[in-house]
Amino acid sequence: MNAQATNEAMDASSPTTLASLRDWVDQVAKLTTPDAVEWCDGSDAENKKLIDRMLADGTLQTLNEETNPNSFLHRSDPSDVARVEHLTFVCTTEEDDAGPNNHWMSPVDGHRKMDELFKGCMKGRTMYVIPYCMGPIDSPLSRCGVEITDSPYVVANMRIMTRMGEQALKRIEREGKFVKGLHSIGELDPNRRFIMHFPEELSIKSYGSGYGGNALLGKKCHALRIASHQAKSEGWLAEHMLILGVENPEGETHYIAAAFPSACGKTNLAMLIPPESYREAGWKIWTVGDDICWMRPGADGRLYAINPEAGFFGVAPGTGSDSNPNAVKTLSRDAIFTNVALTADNQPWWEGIDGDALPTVDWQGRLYDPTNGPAAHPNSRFTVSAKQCPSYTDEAENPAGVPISAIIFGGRRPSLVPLVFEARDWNHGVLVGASMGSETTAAATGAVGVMRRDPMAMKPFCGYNFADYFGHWMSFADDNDNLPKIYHVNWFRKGKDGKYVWPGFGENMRVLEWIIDRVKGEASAVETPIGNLPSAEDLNLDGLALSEDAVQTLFDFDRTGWAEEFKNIGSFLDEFGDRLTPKLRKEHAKIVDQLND
Ligand code: SAT
Ligand code: MN
Repeated sequence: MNAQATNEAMDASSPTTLASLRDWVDQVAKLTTPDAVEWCDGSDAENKKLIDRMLADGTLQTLNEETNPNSFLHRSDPSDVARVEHLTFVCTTEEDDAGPNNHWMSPVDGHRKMDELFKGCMKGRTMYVIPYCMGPIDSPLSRCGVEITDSPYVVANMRIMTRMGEQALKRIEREGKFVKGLHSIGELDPNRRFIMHFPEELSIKSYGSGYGGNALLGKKCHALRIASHQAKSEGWLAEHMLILGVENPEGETHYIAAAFPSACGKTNLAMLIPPESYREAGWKIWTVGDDICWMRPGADGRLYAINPEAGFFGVAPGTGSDSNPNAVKTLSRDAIFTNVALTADNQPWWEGIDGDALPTVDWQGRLYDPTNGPAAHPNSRFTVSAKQCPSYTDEAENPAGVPISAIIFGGRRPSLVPLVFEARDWNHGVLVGASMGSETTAAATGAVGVMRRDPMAMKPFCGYNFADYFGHWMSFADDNDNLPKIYHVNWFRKGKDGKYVWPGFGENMRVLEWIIDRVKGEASAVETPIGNLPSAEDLNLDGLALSEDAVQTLFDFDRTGWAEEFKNIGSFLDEFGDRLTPKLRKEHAKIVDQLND
């Protein structure tokens, strides 16, 4: 089909009245020269057609229909299994606006580089146009986008992860404003792979990867990198946080937002099932979201949050009835699995899954051989609708969002950092978030287990200079004393034997209870320079059988160790130079003084 014919065919099929959208789709089709253009309406019939297409060309495989109804396996290219931070750029006019926390390219160079890659790249392929809404379709906190992609796998995932199709298109036409995301899997060549963000234009260009956050542009690219930039100018926050509700025996629900780096247990915490004694007493956890949180102050000053996503893109390994029974139920049907292994009877398999079945085929489709490493890729994933989660609450669909009572920061810290502590006030809490550290995981390519600073778990996702971001966070306290309390937790503390000291998972409920009681002014804590720490008596540890050593490790405050840590935090803050808000420096200096007293 020549370019003229493509354009005519497309104009005839374009379902939108919005000229700016039609023109952009038109331009992209001219650049990428697909054989066909399909606008996605999000219908079941459309999804079925795409699934059949992918089954026919091997992009998807069916799984055991009895054990996993309507579920599929996708194997990505073995070089394309995680986010690629070194190939991810923020293209702002001024380099300093992207900050030392981002790779930067000028918008002109960024567009030139990407447009060269996109030229003719969809020849022989279908170009899909996906209108989507991040957040409940009728929420003023939600924002819309359109992703253009040549990957039907991306369409099928976006259908689960966002409110996609007709309704979203209507909202986009009403608002006239949307984030433009252009994606092609290209040749899946790591040397021709870039994820570029143009926050000033609300646009994204991603080439050469079909995986997760690199390709499902509504997720990290839009809902965090572009949205964080947008949120800064509009007075709200776009954060890498789960949202959960804690319902107490009196029937009151407190909502908590919690930031942890990728693959540090956000999904598990969001779907927590309290220990039996708590369940019997009437405690319940409700899931609102497991990865991203958009929040803004309401008229009463409280922060109101929505989960912009509609599904979970969760890490499969380690998911079992011991760690996350709700996830096990959630993904028992209608799920897409990426890079998991298979059993002899075609069930999905990963390390930590329930049952005795063994893998026979690994994530690359080879006969399983333990000398090749794990059977499932450590970053293998499931994509599944949030509506299938037994603990998902209707409040997640509330257009007004849910009021947040507490914010938690946490990372993987094998030493020094106690189980939980509380920031004295909002500004101290911002420092706690800004100085977060964690060991790296398989969610991004690169070494695993290396400690790095990951402020607010946003190191890979903040679409602008962290110095400005910390300033933006602090600005919320300027005229508002109704903000959530801020906490830091560490589920990953190790003992002398190198084993985790805290049992984690459902037992984390005990920490949530202390947090809620603190919010209500009903629990005690000890003041230390780093914040308010519970003593072991302040937490319900009944039935845990922790050794004395373990208790000490979890609740002790190590002054010498923290003095060293604060030196490191100081050097980290120095990286942001004069642009850093003096208020953050002041918080740091105050604590350094107290530590040296
Ligand atoms: O690949 S994603 O960015 O979507 C998942 C994650 O790393 O959190
Ligand atoms: Mn994440």
